[in-house]
Amino acid sequence: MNPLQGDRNMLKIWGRTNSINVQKVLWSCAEMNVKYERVDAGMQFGVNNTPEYKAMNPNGLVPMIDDDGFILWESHAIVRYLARKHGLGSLCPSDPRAAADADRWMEWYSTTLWNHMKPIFWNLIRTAPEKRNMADVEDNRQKLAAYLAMADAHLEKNPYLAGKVFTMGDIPLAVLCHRWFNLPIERPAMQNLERWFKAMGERAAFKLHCAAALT
Ligand SMILES: N[C@@H](CCC(=O)N[C@@H](CS)C(=O)NCC(=O)O)C(=O)O
Repeated sequence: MNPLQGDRNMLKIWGRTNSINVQKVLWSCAEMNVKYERVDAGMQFGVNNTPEYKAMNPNGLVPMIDDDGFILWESHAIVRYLARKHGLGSLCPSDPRAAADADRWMEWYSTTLWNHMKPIFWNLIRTAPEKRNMADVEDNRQKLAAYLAMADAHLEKNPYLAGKVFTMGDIPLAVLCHRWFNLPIERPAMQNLERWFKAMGERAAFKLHCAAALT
């Protein structure tokens, strides 16, 4: 047996707790009361660059899970898998159209929003002040603000991204908004996004895993 895999009956999650992608998975588990064992991995913890880890996840990134021998990486695939398994009818809507609606917002994060948040976050949090590219921060801040205005308009008519109830579709945008609302950047007022993000911040599972200071 691969020594990194441990107890096969308990869901195992690899990933450091300050990773935005790991936070999506930890939040999902807490919403569904799914128990797991977590292994610190990534950045200062290493692990993700070892041959044993890369044999399971050749990307060498976190998060990754082992669910009784089923290895899965990519945070949204993991959230969807766990939500279908433990939260069908709640975190993952059982109606195909409602599920696709939630999926759409998750995809939008990956294909569009994160491309603009990543340079802002990396410059302001992970780069020494003298090495920051503030022109890049400003360019991406403006682009991200324009996209977030789309979410704001949608949330004017919908309490949550996929309609009337909280779903997995809310999770990626909420962890991104934790960065948007806490980074030292200019933010145009978006009252619907702010109302929705406040509601996210009141969820116990968000408070537990996603509300820490940015590092
Ligand atoms: N698309 C992947 C991205 C994963 C990713 O970029 N993970 C980052 C942390 S947020 C990582 O592993 N970075 C290397 C490290 O932490 O050492 C996902 O959603 O899971």
